Amino acid sequence: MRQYTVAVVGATGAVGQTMLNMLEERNFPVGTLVPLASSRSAGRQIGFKDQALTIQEARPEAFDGVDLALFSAGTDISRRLAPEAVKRGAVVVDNSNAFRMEAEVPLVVPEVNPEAVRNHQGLIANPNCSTIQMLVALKPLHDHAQIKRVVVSTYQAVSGTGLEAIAELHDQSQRLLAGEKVEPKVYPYQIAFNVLPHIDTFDDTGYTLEEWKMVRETQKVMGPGIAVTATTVRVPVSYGHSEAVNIETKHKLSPETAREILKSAPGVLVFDDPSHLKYPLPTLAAGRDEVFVGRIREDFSIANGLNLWIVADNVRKGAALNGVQIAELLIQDGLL
Ligand code: NAP
Ligand code: 12T
Repeated sequence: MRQYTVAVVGATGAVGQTMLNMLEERNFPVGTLVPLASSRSAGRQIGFKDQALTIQEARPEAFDGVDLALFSAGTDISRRLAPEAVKRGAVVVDNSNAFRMEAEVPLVVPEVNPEAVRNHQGLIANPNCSTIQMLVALKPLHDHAQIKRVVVSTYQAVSGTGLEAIAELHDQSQRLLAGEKVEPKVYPYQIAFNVLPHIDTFDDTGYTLEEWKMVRETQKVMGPGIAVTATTVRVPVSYGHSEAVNIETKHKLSPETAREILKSAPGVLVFDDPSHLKYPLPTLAAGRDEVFVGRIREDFSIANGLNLWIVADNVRKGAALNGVQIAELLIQDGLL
């Protein structure tokens, strides 16, 4: 089997480290791994399989000879370097918000719209973490009953923001329990023992960019006919985003039918038995690949409504795993 030269941009970060784990765990055909990060990390060693590799600074020349570049170092780095990587012949799978809504860039969740990779022009985008897990669960229901409208509220883990935010939550928790004062750094307010209705930046509509990502990305991946409204919220959880999702469908969809459909849906694990206190939790989903779905119940306030509770590991399925699955799809389709 052919082996590929794979660059991971942001290899020292929360997503990048997990990308290395995913490539290793899934036996991705890596011939040479090129770990890239900022100049701060250049020269440091990083482990991959049984090797210790030297991190290089992410610069245009670092992509010479690279077949596949997995980017997760933020929107600015992607804007600057992804075109350089493509120019040098690499196929880029980008985890940032830089290119998701560009018409010529496929936005792909392998369980949902794998066919979209076929039209790629060197760059494929990974949707936002909150969108990915919601769509893995909603696509099979949409295929069956046609979703007209989605109302979603998220409960997002701090790992979505990166390693510094995880450290901030843990540090603040310890200090507050010890009776000390805390100074927020990563978030505008204390995140420990708190809930912030604010993810990414606000715009003049009063919504946040994270909320708009859920609206626009859902419509790009599943079709423009779906109305979506979102409230995205940060909670003091390390790993695992949770979502309370309400859907209105064109055709009647009972909770029993929804459960049956989701039981055979790729990437979904139905975990729904309230009588035995079985419902999805971030502590259950963390470290797992599946999207957990539970609390499936009728919305009695409208004719065709359903409520669901959807939880997944935001760093795995929400970012690193989805990116590696896109790369696997490229190989499978002879596009890499
Ligand atoms: P993180 O833990 O803060 O890691 C940031 C990474 O970016 C580190 O490897 C860092 O390298 C690198 N970096 C920073 N500045 C750089 C520069 N000037 N040149 C090259 N590399 C640089 O953050 P994370 O959680 O891994 O997230 C990284 C990015 O992934 C996010 O900004 C976002 O775009 C994307 N992301 C997407 C999703 C999604 O929804 N699909 C979810 C999470 C994250 P150093 O260690 O050298 O500083
Ligand atoms: N601000 O990839 O803070 O657009 O949780 C993902 C996660 C942006 C993104 C977060 C963010 C993205 C977060």
